[in-house]
Amino acid sequence: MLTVHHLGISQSERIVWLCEELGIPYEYKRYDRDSVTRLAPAAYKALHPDGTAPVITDGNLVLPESGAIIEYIIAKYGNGKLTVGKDNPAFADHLFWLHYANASFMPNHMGGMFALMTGDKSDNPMLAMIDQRKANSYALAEKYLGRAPFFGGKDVSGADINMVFVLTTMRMFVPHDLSNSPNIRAYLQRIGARPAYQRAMAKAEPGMPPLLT
Ligand SMILES: N[C@@H](CCC(=O)N[C@@H](CS)C(=O)NCC(=O)O)C(=O)O
Repeated sequence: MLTVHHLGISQSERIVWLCEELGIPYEYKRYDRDSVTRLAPAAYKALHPDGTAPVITDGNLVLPESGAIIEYIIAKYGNGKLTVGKDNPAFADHLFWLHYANASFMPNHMGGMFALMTGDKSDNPMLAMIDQRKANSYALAEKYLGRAPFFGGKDVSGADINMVFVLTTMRMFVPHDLSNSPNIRAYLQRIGARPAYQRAMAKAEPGMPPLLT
């Protein structure tokens, strides 16, 4: 049985959304963060040596890492849904955004996030550099969404599953003003209107409305 291990307020919300979007059977287990460290609790860290969320288990398999999990579930249980085939004109875009989400866009938030968490107000140029990279990432997303409704072209795909967390829950921790990003704002409204996304977020984070504006 496929089990999604969800750590509260974390990237594993993606995997809950993915399963709801595919409409597949799965077991759902939620873990609260350690109240002092705000990190994953011991029970979560015991799932896999990497110790971070998301993690899925499927029979004997224990798999961490958002992108790997998204590709695994779509390939194994997706029945052709949420994929963008090699003959689709958006094939390369889909691959780009699916990987860019965690390989570049998320890391471009980390300087700001750690500075906020540690209270570091330093004017270290590295923080300015990473902030500029984050601004470039938002600009890239805004431009792409001006020519396609979703990150994999005309339909929702695995690329959206990986990207939406960065534009919503991550933005609660590292704020970014979207007033000059009409395409991203319209995109988030499209995502927020999806019943599967609504079900997933109500399940993963009850009482925490997603940041869609
Ligand atoms: N690239 C990894 C990032 C995993 C990650 O950093 N997850 C955070 C939650 S958003 C985590 O587990 N934090 C708790 C901890 O490190 O104990 C993925 O997407 O799977």
